[in-house]
Amino acid sequence: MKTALVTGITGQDGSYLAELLLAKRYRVVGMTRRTSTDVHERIRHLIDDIEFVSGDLLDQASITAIVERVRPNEIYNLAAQSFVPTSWDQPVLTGEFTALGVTRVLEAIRAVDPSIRFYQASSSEMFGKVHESPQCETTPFYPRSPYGVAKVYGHWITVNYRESYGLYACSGILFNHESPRRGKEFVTRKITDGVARIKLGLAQELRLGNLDAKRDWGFAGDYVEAMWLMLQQERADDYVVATGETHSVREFVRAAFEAAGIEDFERYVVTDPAFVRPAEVDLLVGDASKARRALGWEPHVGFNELVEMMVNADLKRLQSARV
Ligand code: NDP
Ligand code: GDR
Repeated sequence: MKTALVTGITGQDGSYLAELLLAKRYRVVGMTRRTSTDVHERIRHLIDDIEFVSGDLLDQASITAIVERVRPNEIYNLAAQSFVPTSWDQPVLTGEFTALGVTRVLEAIRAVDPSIRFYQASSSEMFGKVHESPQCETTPFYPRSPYGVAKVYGHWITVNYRESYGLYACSGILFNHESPRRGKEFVTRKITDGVARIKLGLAQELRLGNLDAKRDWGFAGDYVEAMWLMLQQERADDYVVATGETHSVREFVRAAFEAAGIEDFERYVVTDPAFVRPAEVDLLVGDASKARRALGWEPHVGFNELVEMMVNADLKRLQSARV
């Protein structure tokens, strides 16, 4: 039985990855930080199958002690301050979590057992003001937020520890991936939750920022499969994971209203400067041909299916909360 240690297990991706690893009969250990409220909502159904250890990406001693105690075969580093707008409000903290946190985990691996395989959750935000389209593993980085800058550090320190110390360390450059478990501050979930509220008469409008930004949106359940595949290869490498399709926020809004049976969506959408960013990533579209070729990975859920899945889940949740 293999053991996997997952940081960020209470997040969207952590919950899908835990399901995947448990189905593959792993012993799954999740690192969580101490909070005064319960943050296990996304993994409540797995709570008896996961072992929990208390640690924080800010605290080297806790990470090293956990790796020493758990002795994992694989570590998936999903924990991060992952909301882009917050990274302008808390740039130093974002750097501590999202950038230096990666080095702390890598240092723990080096100190305890260099044969542990490591996955780093890198991001398409690193491409930022894109140099070419579509973006692939060789596209230069030009991050546009403190978050993106921190992720570039996380990517390169992963590559550097692979090259300096021979660690099996992979950087997965994942494009946006969504699900009914997505945090409600991210645009897709904000839209599907807002549309469901409008449909049920619980809200009258949906306030959004830049509707012209374009993203390559996939389903989180498909993307965690790529994370696992990266750690099962002969050699460690870096991979772009994306659908290859791009849609604007406006298109997502239209599709979400349509999925709820509302045609005239423009009536409900209010553009609010409060949600416009100091610097924007205008267009992302990924070329995942390396992952398709080397890992045999491909996405299964398309754009419309994803939108419908999220709208239906929000309608169902809000309806059952009313009865
Ligand atoms: P979420 O924001 O849903 O989850 C983040 C997780 O990190 C939570 O479990 C959170 O714990 C944990 N965390 C935050 N700070 C710390 C800390 N200091 N110590 C320990 N744990 C911490 O993110 P996603 O699941 O969406 O994303 C997973 C990873 O993938 C992130 O690194 C993100 O940046 C990256 N990524 C995500 C993409 C996406 O589209 N979803 C695309 C590309 C990369 P708590 O519950 O306590 O807050
Ligand atoms: P992103 O996701 O910044 O791409 O980062 P988010 O869903 O927050 O924004 C996507 C695009 O939508 C535009 N937008 C809005 N965004 C939010 N959150 N709220 C709004 O009201 C709104 N209106 C328009 C944004 O300007 C942006 O262009 C996500 C995170 O999961 C990162 O952690 C991850 O690395 C990247 O995806 C890939």
